[in-house]
This record gives sequence, C-alpha cells and structure tokens, in this order.
Amino acid sequence: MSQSIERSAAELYANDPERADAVVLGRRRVLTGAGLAALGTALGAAMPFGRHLPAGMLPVALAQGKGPQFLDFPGKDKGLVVLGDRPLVAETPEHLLDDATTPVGKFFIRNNGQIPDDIANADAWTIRIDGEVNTPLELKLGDIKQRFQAQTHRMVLECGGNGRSFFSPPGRGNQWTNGGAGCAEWTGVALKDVLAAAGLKSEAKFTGSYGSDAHLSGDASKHAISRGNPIAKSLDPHSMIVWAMNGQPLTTIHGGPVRLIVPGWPGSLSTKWLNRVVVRATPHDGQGMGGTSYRVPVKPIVPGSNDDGKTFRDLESMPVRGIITNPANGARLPTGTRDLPLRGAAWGGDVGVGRVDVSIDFGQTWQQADTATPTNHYDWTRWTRTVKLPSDGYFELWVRATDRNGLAQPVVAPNWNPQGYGANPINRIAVLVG
Ligand SMILES: Nc1nc2c(c(=O)[nH]1)N[C@H]1C(S)=C(S)[C@@H](COP(=O)(O)O)O[C@H]1N2
Ligand SMILES: [Mo]
Repeated sequence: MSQSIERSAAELYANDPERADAVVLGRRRVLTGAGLAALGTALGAAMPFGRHLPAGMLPVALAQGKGPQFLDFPGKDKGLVVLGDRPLVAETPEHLLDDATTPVGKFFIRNNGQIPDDIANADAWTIRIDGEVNTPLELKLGDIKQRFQAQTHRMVLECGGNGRSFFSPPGRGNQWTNGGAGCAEWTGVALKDVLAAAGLKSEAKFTGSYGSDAHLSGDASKHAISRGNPIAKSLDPHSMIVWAMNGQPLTTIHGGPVRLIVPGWPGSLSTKWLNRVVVRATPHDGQGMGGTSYRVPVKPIVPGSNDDGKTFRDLESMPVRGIITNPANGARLPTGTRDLPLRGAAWGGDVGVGRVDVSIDFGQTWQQADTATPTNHYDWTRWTRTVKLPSDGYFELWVRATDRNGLAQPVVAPNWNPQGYGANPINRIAVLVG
C-alpha cells in the first residue's frame, strides 16, 4: 500500500475521494478486508448500507485524527476535549450532552484572554451602563439583585464557531465539532430592565459590552474580546445579566461573578466577567467586530479564498443543529442488537426547532423523531427515536434538525468563510454491532 494512504484516511478522502472510496469500499462499494487493512482502521465490520454511502464521503469511524486531549480542570468532567490551552478552550463530546440541563461540569469552555482570579465579594462587583443613555449608571451586583426582577430560563449557549472543524478546507480557529454548546439554567435579570433604568436616548441603536479579562498579550490597552449587537437583541426579554448557573453562583471559568447571556446568537456576545455595557448610535467597534470576525458571506465565496470580509454580514441568529447524545459515537453494541433507541438534542438560534429526523442508511430514508416541548424560548429540544437495524455490522446514525422556518441542516458545512462560522452539517455517529 502506498505511503500516502497510511498518513490518514481523512487526508486521503480530502485529496482523492475516488481513490479513497476504491480503497475503503472496493468496486462493489462493500467494505473489504483489504480496505480495512490498508487504512489500519477500526471499522472492523461489514457495512450493510455501504452502497448508499455518498461517493467520496469519509466514513465517520475513519475520521478521527490524533487522539483527543482530555481536560483536567477543577470541577470539570474529564471527558471534555481540549481544543486549545492558551487561551483555554474545551468542548463537550455529544454523548456528554445527554442531560436535559447540562451540568456545569460538562459545560464547554471558551476563553479568548486570561482567566481572571476568583472574586471574594461578588455583590460588590460593579457594572457600568453608559453611552446613549439619559443617566449613566454604576451598579453593584448586590444592587442589581435587589432592584430588578430576577428570572430563570434554561437556554442554549453556543459558540459562533461551533461546527468549524466540518469546513473543508478548515476555517481558522478552534476546531469545534458539535461540542461548543450547552444548555443551562441561567438566573439573573433582563438586560432590558437595566437599560430602561438608565433611560435609552433616541440615538440608542446598538450595544457593546466589556469584560474584565486581560488580553493574552498582557497589554492593558487591549481587550480580550468586546462584542455588540443591534439594540433590539439587547431588549429581547431573554437577554440577561446572570449571576447563577443551574442554581449555583456562576463559577469564574463561566464568567462569574456576573456575565451576559444573549441566547441564540454567537456565544461571544455573552460577555463573561461583565463590567460595562455601552449603548451606541453606531455598531460596536470592539475586539471581535468587523472584518471576518463572527461574520459570514452574503454571497458564497470560493472555499479557501482570501477575503477581508467587508461585504460579509454579522452572524446573528445561529443556524439549526441536532446532535445524537446516546449512543456515543464509536459505541460497540452486542451482537444481535436490532432495536436501537436514539436520544439527542436540537436547537436553532432565535427560530427554534420544527422537526428532527434520523437516518440509518446514509440519508436514503429518514424517520421522524419524537420531540419534547422546550421549557421556554431558547431552551433546546430533546428528541428520541428507536430505529431498527437489519443486521450486525457498521452503521452510521445521522440526525438532521429542521428549524421552524423549514430550514434543514445540510449534509456538508455550507457557506465557507475564512474564520469558519455557521457550520451546521448533520451530526453523524458510528456504531458497531457485533
Ligand atoms: N469576557 C469574555 N467573555 C466571553 C469570552 C471571553 O473570552 N471573554 N468568550 C466568549 C465566547 S467566544 C463564548 S463561545 C462564550 C463561552 O462561554 P463559556 O466559557 O462559559 O462556555 O463566552 C463568551 N464571553
Ligand atoms: Mo465563541
């Protein structure tokens, strides 16, 4: 076998999909021992629906590159996968998102700068509200808790780059699979109530926000990140200033003592260690705004091309996504398993989920899943579906969510862009029966 095949199956599929198919599936598009041996893989079984595998599509079981680096961080599940350690970024494999409410220990971590030290007196933390307001405010967290109506909602927080690793060629940045998302119960006050207390001027069209984390370089004149959005999103009753997650004080790693949650939009708007909200007449110009940052093409561009992003639009509502949370990708199931209960979650930015379908035959046929009603807007939709397997062998289980506007997840990541935002292809997992 040629050396190039041994480098990695993923590379072979990327460079020469026809040859890859020939090696893996053979002319009859049935997995052969020779194909397996050539790739040194763990497929290890017949692929009953192999003839339906789209030409040139890498089987999921061959997609793993180098082994994952698991997270070792106080209070965090050891199954989280580190995507970067400076700044610290870790994602949650799909099978750890099997809870209706994501435990704090399983919640993904995304930092852009240095993680601040723990704060002793949370209630003394101060947030400034200024800019296009009648009365600029300096509010202590303790005062915010007293003065405004507290509320709790279970809502998805999702990184704008979630799914990035599915782009080809790869987008720049952390190579998220589907694990840059979680759904927690957030307790706090509506941002709109706090803005109303300051009094919005007629010029108030946008907001920007700042957190206290230092830039990685240590340069005090720079912010790690500072993003903003049109004022309408800040006035959404679900956009909140929060101090508790799943009923516990917000931990430092998740922005404690206090952060924003701007649900349904890129997670980067949900500023951690929040110390200032500025109301503006013009779009915010902080770190992470403009150019290709959190922006996507209005007209598709050639994958891999250079583009300064000037004609792009800001990524706002996140696209719909579904995941399979049980069984786990790579699960080995007992010989003779025929009824296989699948479980998962789906969510879709501001729009929410209309339906969820699963396929066991590479998308030839789809079966609609049962969906539970979300507890409130921005909660995710949990789904279940039992599928019948025809035999032992290697199967891929696919899930495809469709949002309430009828937009379904594509099979491959759409609308390539240099920094890799908005990749929401269907979730595919592999199981081996027998
Ligand atoms: N101050 C500050 N806020 C921030 C960030 C950051 O680096 N600094 N990262 C943002 C990004 S990109 C995401 S996806 C979410 C991640 O929140 P989490 O780490 O609690 O999961 O926080 C956002 N808020
Ligand atoms: Mo993010």
